[in-house]
Amino acid sequence: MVLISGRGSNLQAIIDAVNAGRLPAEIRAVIGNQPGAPGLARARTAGIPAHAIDHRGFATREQFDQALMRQIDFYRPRVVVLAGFMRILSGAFIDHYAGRLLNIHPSLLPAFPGLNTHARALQSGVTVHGASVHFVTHEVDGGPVIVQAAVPVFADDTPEILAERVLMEEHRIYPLAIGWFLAGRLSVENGRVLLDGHERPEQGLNRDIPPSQPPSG
Ligand code: NHR
Ligand code: GAR
Repeated sequence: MVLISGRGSNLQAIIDAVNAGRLPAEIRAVIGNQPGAPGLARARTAGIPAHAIDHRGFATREQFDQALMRQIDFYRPRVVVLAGFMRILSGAFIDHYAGRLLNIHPSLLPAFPGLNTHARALQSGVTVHGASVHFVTHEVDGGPVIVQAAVPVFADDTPEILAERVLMEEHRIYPLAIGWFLAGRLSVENGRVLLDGHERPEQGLNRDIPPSQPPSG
């Protein structure tokens, strides 16, 4: 089950991975909170049931989330994937899908949670940026990180150019992470995600690099 709000390029990457046999999964349905979301058309083109549930038709966040849950549960999915989904989800929703709700966020969390990450990264002067796939918890963009991918930031980057560079990596890591989850290879211990019971090497990126030698003489 994939939830979207807009363009749906991550959805497309997941569809492509399934169709290419790189992701053993079935996308049961796609739900969007924006009726005009291009991602819903992508789903229909791929023969996947697509539903729009417009959040503006509900008096409260909780009522929207209840409607969303009803539609999702109709399909009995094993995992619920947020792919550019732009609505904060309420506690009841998070609890209902605890442990099987994934998000992709366009920054190297815990840096730049929330919105407008690329502009904020440029503003802050970081030289490395990227994307994170994480389990969704009550703390927005604060759940355990499954996998991250980094890209360089160049001096003449605009938010749009940087977003595009990050997006290429998103399309690579999201199908990967979903596959790990569905294969039962992920676990969470002390707030850290393990793959096959081990921390992945890149989570401690520099730990195998010996400290540099002090200058001699
Ligand atoms: N819900 C919970 N409870 N926890 C998370 O970690 C969530 C979540 C819902 C969405 C995606 C997240 C991101 O990857 C996500 C993670 C939207 C907002 C936001 O402020 C923040 C984070 C994320 C998504 N949305 C505004 C709101 O009032 C609306 C903005 C809009 O419609 O354009 O919901 O960044
Ligand atoms: C992606 O970059 C995704 O990481 C980000 O929005 C874009 C959606 O693109 N998600 C968020 O910012 C969540 N708040 P897409 O619709 O083409 O997949």
